[in-house]
Amino acid sequence: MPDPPAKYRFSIGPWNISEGRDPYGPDTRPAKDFAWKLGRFKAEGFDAVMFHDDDVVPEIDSKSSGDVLREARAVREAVEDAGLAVEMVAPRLWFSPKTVDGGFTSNDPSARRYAVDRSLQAIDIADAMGTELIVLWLAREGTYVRESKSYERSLELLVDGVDRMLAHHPNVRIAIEPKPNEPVDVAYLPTIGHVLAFAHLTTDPARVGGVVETAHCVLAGLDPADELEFALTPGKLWSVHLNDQNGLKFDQDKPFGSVNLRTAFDQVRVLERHGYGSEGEYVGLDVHAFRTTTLERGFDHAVNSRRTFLRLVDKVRAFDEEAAQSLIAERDYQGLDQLVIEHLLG
Ligand code: XUL
Ligand code: MN
Repeated sequence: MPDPPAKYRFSIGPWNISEGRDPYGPDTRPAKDFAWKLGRFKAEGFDAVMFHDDDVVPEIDSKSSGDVLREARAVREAVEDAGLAVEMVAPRLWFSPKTVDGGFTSNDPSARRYAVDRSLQAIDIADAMGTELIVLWLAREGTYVRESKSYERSLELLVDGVDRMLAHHPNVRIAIEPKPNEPVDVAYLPTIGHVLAFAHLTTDPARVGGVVETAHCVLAGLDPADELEFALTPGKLWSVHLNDQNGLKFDQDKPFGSVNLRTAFDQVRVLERHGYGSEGEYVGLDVHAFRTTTLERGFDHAVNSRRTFLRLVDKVRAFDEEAAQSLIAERDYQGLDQLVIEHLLG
């Protein structure tokens, strides 16, 4: 197993600095432009930016492919001028009126074509921005009414979509981000186990991997550290979206460690043990400010999540693994439990 990197590198998306809107009320903070966000990302210790395709090129569907790529190159320059890198591009397949019933798995063939075309364009954007990593969060690939679609047919359609993406660029790597629900009732690829099994249905499983998000694991009733390690073991964890989630409710994207510090410790511990980051992977923070947060404090959730991660790296490195091993050998798991608690309490 590789050693952990000497220095972790962090990534964040422009959507993580948001205006506080929720389904029940309007914005609570004024919008900040992309240049402002880039400056803050750099100043606060971030190394790379995660993008949706339309974070790069707003109103993307109304623009020619030549214009899209020109704008993408200009954004790449701005990112590099700010001293940052581009980590990944994710096609936002869930916003268009065309994908109300899903993208790749819609019952409408024109929606399916749109999803594939837009995903291929996202690969071209990624290429223009200097990254090979595409993140696919399959937001609407699932159902509200299970009888409306066949799972078998939907898997075939998803495989076909991903195969076309793989064929589009010889170096593209597709990291699928599982989530069990929201916005759909039941998603087709709810966990990292589903994602990695799915990878083997494609024409080039070596180029299909995963992104694990803490909140999504909690929504699936699973342990985020185990989900991470399931992908780490075969070398399939190509990014992470660390955050936190207070039980089974809407996707909260809370600051990392803010709900369950012990689970956060366990997540950092598996990343450390597997040398995550030593192949250039970023620690992505998919976190959101609370709606109540003011503009002045509208970046703190990102700064705090990064800080908590690094403090937990220190905690993991200082953990008495020898004491843990002897308690394990004695089957004294009560002692082990308290060892962890005492260590976290400091
Ligand atoms: C959705 C989610 C997205 C993806 C990127 O819950 O986490 O932000 O991470 O498309
Ligand atoms: Mn995410």
